[in-house]
Amino acid sequence: MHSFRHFIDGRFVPAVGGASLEVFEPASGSVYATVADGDVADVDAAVTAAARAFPAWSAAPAEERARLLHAIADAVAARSEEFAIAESRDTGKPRSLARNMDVVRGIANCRFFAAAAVQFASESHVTDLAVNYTLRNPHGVVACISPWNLPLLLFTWKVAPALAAGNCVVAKPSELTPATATMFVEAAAAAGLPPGVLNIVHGRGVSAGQALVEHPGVRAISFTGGSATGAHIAATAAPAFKKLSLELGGKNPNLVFADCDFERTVEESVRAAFLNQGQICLCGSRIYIERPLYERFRDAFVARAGRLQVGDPDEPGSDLGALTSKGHMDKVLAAIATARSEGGRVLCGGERVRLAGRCADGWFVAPTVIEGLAPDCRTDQEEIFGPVVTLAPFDSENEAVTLANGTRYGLVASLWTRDLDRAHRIARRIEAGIVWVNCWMLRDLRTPFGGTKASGVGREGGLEAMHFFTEPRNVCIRVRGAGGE
Ligand code: TXE
Repeated sequence: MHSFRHFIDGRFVPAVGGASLEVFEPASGSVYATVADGDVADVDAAVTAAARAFPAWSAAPAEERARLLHAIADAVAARSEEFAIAESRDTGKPRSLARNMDVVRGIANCRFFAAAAVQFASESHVTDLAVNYTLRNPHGVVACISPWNLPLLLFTWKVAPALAAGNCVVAKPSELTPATATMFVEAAAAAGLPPGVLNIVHGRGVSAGQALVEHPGVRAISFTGGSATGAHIAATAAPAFKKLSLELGGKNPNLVFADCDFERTVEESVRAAFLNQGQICLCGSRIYIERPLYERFRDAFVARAGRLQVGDPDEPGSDLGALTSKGHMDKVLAAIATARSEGGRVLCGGERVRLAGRCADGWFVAPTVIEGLAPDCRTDQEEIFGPVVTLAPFDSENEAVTLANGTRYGLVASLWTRDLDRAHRIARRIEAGIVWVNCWMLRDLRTPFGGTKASGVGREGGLEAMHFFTEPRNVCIRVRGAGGE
């Protein structure tokens, strides 16, 4: 059986204490590998290696860091199908999705931040008396903690800008999905990344993750995961004044106006609800529809959702695969039971799907559409993070905005209308880090990415990421004679 080990100082090593965890294949519900279960000693070794590598890495010319990030992207691209197979086996997502989304974006993240490394510039501020310029120095050792829903995509989304800016990294991928991060560091080493620059410590959040957040040698932490974990990390890191970027959960509204492009809106709303089995923080899980369109939209949406194929992730025809863990499937099924107890009518799905053959014990849940719930019910307030979506009508633009803003989250929102004035008006009033108009998950990697309220603190992407991974220092030089002195 394969065993995923830590990667510290350029070498794959087991946990210092020898412990390991089982890794499951969600589609079959069976164990297919083990992963090192790290703790304080492993984290300390990784931080020490990263600190040792930092002087040379941070002093390397930006062109060299960019060259290496491109070389890593090339190495991943050369093995892209292997990465897609591993990502699909680890997460349960359809292999086609892993191939077309996760691996493509993993490579794109490396290339994007390779370019950022050489194009990064800082401000200067000039007055009659002085020239100020801003130095942007890397922090040193930074922690990148990533979740299980988009393992390669979110790992590279953090690691690539951290390296581009000249930091050394200790990363902790989710213990549920360790495969592609491990393959990535192997590819990075083969591409020539020096030992210690990028390290991985595997293991559970409460032990390896916690030790990493607490380690005094870690100056900045970039985390994507649940809001409760984010709050805990913030409470741990704040007293040590560590810089934090937290990308947390969402309960994203999707506002459908009667004047929308109907077919496209239905198609994209189904995609927004169920892509990756609904396990994307950006998924649109609360759909509010202007009342005159409600029934037509509901019927078309349910018909389309009902046609989605839940199946073996290896099969090209599968639209949805398995949920990533048994615990998560149970949480999603419990949320559906809560929706029923709150008076929700399940229009389609609502249950576990039992497939035949090798997937008989897999963790599959049918795309589920629910109506008839009040906006303040638990179903519409708590992140479910599965293939579950609710529908409700609204009567006015004001009501739509109130509903959209009526949760503790504020990550993204989509709105569907042909009225440009309305789109601008609503975009200004929505409490969210991203507002998509007539689209969903249309990403430009230069834009600020992140949320407000319980959806997090800080922004990733483009310049925001380069700023997060550097410390600004103002240098002020007096210019004698320039101000008439
Ligand atoms: O994630 P955790 P969980 C949401 C989703 C899901 C819920 C819980 O609603 O149902 O969060 O998921 C590491 N110190 N999202 O519990 O725990 C952990 O090992 C340091 C939204 O599985 O947040 C993993 O590497 N690290 C989300 C990472 O944090 C710790 C994606 C994320 O796991 C730690 C995933 C600690 N004390 C879940 N505890 C999104 N925003 O996309 C855990 N970890």
